Amino acid sequence: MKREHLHVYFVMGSVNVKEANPLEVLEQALKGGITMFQFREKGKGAKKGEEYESLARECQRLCKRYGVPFIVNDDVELALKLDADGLHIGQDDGKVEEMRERMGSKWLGVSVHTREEAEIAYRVKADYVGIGPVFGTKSKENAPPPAGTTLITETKTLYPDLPIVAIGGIKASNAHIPFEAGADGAAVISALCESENMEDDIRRLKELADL
Ligand code: 3NM
Repeated sequence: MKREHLHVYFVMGSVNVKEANPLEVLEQALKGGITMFQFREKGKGAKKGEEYESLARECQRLCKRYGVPFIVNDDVELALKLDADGLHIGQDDGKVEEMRERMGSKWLGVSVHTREEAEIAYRVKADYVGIGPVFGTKSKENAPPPAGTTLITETKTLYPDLPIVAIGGIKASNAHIPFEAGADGAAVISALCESENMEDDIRRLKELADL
């Protein structure tokens, strides 16, 4: 993968779009120029079973049409079944090393919250790490308190060749903070799901990522 794929990394599931149609929201984001998409169907009211899989497939189809990588959150079986471009895991979603093996040459992203976790992700050759929450977030249940950018800077210094995406409360108006700290990209849920002008917000995030 290229670091550019992380620039504007849209993360979404049906729970995040409230009454809206997730596929319409995704297509708008793809038209606006997101650089990667993560299917994260989690939280209260999340789809299950067949509905879950078919939503994932439709999201993947849309991403393919726009040439944007499609990543599955947490679910290695689904990622493999759909031949997704990659898998993103947290620290409790199975052993990082095992997931690396199972995904083979596909991309593996790992959420890390400590230096030790970053070291493990680096050692097992994760393709990128997600670091957050930089700011406060309402999109993740039981999210830890805002952590700022210390770990981003440390990780960048210790492992300069490991791509970093910042997450948690990031929007166009504050994204310069994680970018200046060393992040390659911004992963966002609410910034786009709740955006009043998605095209403009994506453009602004991209400009910051390119600096
Ligand atoms: N992971 P929003 S924060 C999915 O810190 C997720 O690991 C986080 O949503 C972490 O852009 C988060 O709306 C939620 O704040 C990001």
